[in-house]
Amino acid sequence: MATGQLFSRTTQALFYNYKQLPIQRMLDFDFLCGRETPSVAGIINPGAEGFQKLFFGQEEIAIPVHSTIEAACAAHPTADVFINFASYRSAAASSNLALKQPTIRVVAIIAEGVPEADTKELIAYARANNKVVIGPATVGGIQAGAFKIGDTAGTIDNIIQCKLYRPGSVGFVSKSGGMSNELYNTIARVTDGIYEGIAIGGDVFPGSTLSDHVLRFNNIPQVKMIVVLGELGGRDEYSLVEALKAGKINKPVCAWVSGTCARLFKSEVQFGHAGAKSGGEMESAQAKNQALGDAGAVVPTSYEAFETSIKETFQKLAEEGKISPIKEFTPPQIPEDLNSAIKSGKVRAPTHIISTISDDRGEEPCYAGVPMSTIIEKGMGVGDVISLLWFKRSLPRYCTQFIEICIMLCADHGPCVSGAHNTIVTARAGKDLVSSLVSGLLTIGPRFGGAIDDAARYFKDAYDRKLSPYEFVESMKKKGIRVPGIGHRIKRGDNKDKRVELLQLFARTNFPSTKYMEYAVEVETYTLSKANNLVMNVDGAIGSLFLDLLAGSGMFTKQEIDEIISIGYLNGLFVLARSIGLIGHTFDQKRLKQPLYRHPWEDVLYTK
Ligand code: Q5B
Repeated sequence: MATGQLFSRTTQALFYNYKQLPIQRMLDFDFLCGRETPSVAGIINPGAEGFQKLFFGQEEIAIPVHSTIEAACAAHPTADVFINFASYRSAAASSNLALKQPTIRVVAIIAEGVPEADTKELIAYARANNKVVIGPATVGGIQAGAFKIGDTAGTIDNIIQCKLYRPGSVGFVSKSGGMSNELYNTIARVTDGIYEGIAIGGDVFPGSTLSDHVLRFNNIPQVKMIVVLGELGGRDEYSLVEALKAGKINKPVCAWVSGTCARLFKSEVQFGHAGAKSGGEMESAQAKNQALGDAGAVVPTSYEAFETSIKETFQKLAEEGKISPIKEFTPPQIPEDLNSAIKSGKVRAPTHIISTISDDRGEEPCYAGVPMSTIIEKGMGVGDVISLLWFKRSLPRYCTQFIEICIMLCADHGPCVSGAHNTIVTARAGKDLVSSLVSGLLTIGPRFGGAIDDAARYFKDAYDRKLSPYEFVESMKKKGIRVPGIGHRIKRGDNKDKRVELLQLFARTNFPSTKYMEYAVEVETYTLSKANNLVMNVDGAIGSLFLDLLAGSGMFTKQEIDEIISIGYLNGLFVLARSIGLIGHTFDQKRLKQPLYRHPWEDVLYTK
C-alpha cells in the first residue's frame, strides 16, 4: 500500500460484535464499487462460532463467525482492519487486544463514551507500534470506490448521490460523523468527489487527529486538495496550523471550524460531542478559523461560504491542470431487500403460512382475537382456551366446563395402559422428557384412547340415519369393524367405568340435549347383551357427548359440525389430557431412579 494510504480495494476487515445492518451496508458498498472480494473477512461474536449469511450483490455469502479476536486474526491473516462495534463498556478492552494482534493495522472504534484514560492508553500503544486508531465516537471513514467502515456515508442512495463508489481527488477529514455526510454531498457537488473521508470522532482524545489525516492525505498522490471540518473545543486544529506553518502540507487545504455560534451564549456550552466544549478563547471556533486562515488554509467567512471556497479551490486546481479526469461509470444496482421492498409497497410476496387462531404481533398475544389480558381478567380456564384455539369461538361455560372435565378424567389411567407403559420404558432407557412423552403419545390410536373421533363419526351416522342399535352393531360386525367407543380391557357391565358415569351425569344435568349419548347407551345395552366387556368406554362417552355439545350449544352450523367430525378434533382431548399423566410418569421414573427396563423371558412365548 502506498505511503499514507489506509485502505485499498482489497482491504479486508474483521468486524467485532455482529451487527447485521452495518455489515450489509459495507458489502453493498463493495458490490457498488465492483470489488471482487467482500470487505468483511470475518465476524467476531464473543462466545459464538459458525457462519453468518449476508448478501454480496445478489448472491448470498457465508461469513465466518469467530468467538475470539485471536481466532479471527489467525483465520484471516490478511484482514488488517478491525471495526469495533462493541459497547462503550467493552470497546477499550477489545480494541486493546485487537491492536496487539500483529495482523491488525487499523482499529476503528464506533462506541461513544469510552473512558478517556482507556483511550489514552490505546493511543499510546498505537503510536508506539505504528498502528492507526480511528475514533472512538466515530462513524468511521471511507475510501471512495475501495473500502468503507460500517455505516459511514449512510444509505446506498446517499453513497450513489455523493459518487462515493469511485475515487475523486479530495481528502476530507472531520470530527463529526453526521456532518461528514453533509460534506460528502457538498464536495460531490462542487468537485470531482472524495478520495478518502475520515471522521475522527468527537471525543476529547481522538485515536487519530485531524492533522494526522491531513499529513497522510498530503502523501497520497491521488489526493489533490484537502477539506477539513473541525469544531470548537480542544486544540487539535492548532497542530494543523503548525504543520501548515512548517510547510509540511503542500496541497491546498480548505478548512472550517464549526461552533462560531458559541459566542452567542453567555456561559460555557457543551455541544453534542464530548470534545465540543466552548472553553477558553483559544478553543473557540473563531480563534481556530483565524489561525488556520493565517497559516495558509482557505477559510471562508461562514459555514455557508464553505461550499464556494471548496469549489473555487478545486476549479483553480483544474485550471492549473492538476486534476486528472475521472473515469465515470454507472454503478450496478443493489437488489433491494425483500422486507424493505414489501414495506415500501414495491413488491408483493406470497406468504408461506396461513393462520387464523392466534396472533402475537400486537401489544399482547390474542387467542382467536381475545387478548391474553381479557382471558385472565375474565377468569377463563383451560376449557375456554381450548374453545378459542380449537373451535375459534367462546363457548358457553357448561361446554368449557365439560372440556375441562374430559381433560381431568383422561389425564391418567395408571401405569399399565399402553401409553404409560411406553413412557415408562422410554424414561427408564434414559431418554429425556419429550422423548418419553412422545413415545407414550404414539400409542394413542384406534384401540387406545384414539377412538373418540371414530365413535363420534359412527354414532352420528347411525343416529342420523335412524339405525336401531341392533342394525348399527350388526352392520358394523358384517363389515368387520369393532364399534369405536365400546369395549374395555378391564371394565365390565357389572364394573362400569366411573369416568363414563361422571361424564354422563354432568351432561344429563347441564346439556340441553344428550340424544347422541342416550343412543350410545342403547348401543351399549345391546353390546353388553353379547359380552360383558362391551361397555361404553371413555372414548365412546366423550365422542357421543361431544356430538351433543356441538349440536345442542347452538354455536355450530351443521356444516361446521360435519367438518369437526371429519377432520377429527376430538382425539385431541385425549392426547392433551393424557400428556399430563405421561409427563407425570416420566418424572416418577426419573425420581425413582429406575434402571433400564427389560421384559422377562418368562413373559414371552418363544415359538417357531
Ligand atoms: N369386541 C378396547 O378389547 C378394546 C368390540 C367387540 C364389537 C367392539 C376393544 C376395542 C373399540 C376401540 C375403543 C378405546 C381393544 C378403549 C381406552 C382408554 C383407557 C384404556 C385403559 C385409558 C378392548 C373380545 C371379543 C371379540 C371382539 C369383541 C371387542 N370390542 N365387538 N365392538 N368395540 N374397542 N378403544 O378387551 O367374537 O370373541 O371375536 O377395540 O373404543 O383406550 O384403561 O386400558 O383411559 O387408558 O381386548 O380406558 O374393545 O377384547 O379384542 O379380546 O375381543 O369382543 O370382536 O369377539 P379386548 P378382545 P369374538 S378405552
